[in-house]
Amino acid sequence: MKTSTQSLIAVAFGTLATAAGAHVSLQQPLAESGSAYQAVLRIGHGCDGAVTTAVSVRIPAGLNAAQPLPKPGWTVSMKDGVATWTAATQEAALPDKQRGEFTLAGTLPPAPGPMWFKVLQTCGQASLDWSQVPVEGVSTAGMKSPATLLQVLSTRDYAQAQARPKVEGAWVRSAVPGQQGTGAFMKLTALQAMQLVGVSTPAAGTAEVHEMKMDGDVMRMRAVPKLDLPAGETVELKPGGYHVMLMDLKQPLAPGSTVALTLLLRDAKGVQSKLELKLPVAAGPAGGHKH
Ligand SMILES: [Cu+2]
Repeated sequence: MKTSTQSLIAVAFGTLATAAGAHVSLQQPLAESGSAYQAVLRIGHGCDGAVTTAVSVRIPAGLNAAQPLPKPGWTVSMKDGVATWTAATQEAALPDKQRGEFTLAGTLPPAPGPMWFKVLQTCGQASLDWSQVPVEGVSTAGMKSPATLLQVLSTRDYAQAQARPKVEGAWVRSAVPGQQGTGAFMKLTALQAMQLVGVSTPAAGTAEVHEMKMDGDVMRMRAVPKLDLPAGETVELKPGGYHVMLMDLKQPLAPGSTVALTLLLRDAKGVQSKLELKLPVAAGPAGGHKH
């Protein structure tokens, strides 16, 4: 059970990474099956520098009661399962490097699964057809003009995906016998804004989130009571920056062993949850330690 959820979240984040590199993305690439959903499609630039004059979206199968929402300065139409926004005037057209949002509202199907939004972006005579869909799976890596993916998740998977940040490259610096303290490092990316409000580990008497800062010309560290994890942003805990400080170590930490570490998180509503991790012990960051 746990494994399937973890892999689902990994898939979801893979999509986020792709979406950031693509040119049409969804404001919310994850949604709960059966719920009302507003697909806010974001267009980040024009067609090779040209202003965007129209945007058409094919209504995905399974998106019920789909309705394009009005956009000031643009006319909206629906025909043969395609919603189209057209700039009413040249002034209303979307400049090349300005982000525009086009919203399709509807109700998601009861069954979880991928839902693809195919978008035709028109810039006067030129156009870009964002419609490529993988034959299998949901990875659009390597595609020139991928369609935009919405992951429709079960209620449970959606709640879990929302509640926990993705953790990457986590490790604990090794400690020799007699050493009092060491640090733990990782990259955290939260889907929804949340805060890291505490850490605990059986390996140390005290564990805190620390920050390193220059004080004059001296580097000092201090405990921070909470660390903001903004939605969709990667916050890096690394040597010389934010880190988890482990003090009063209860035993030496040998490279190759693992340390259990629990992150205490608080969401925007104040609800706290725990994320339990097993961190590898190493002398340095992964990839930076080759002999
Ligand atoms: Cu510290």
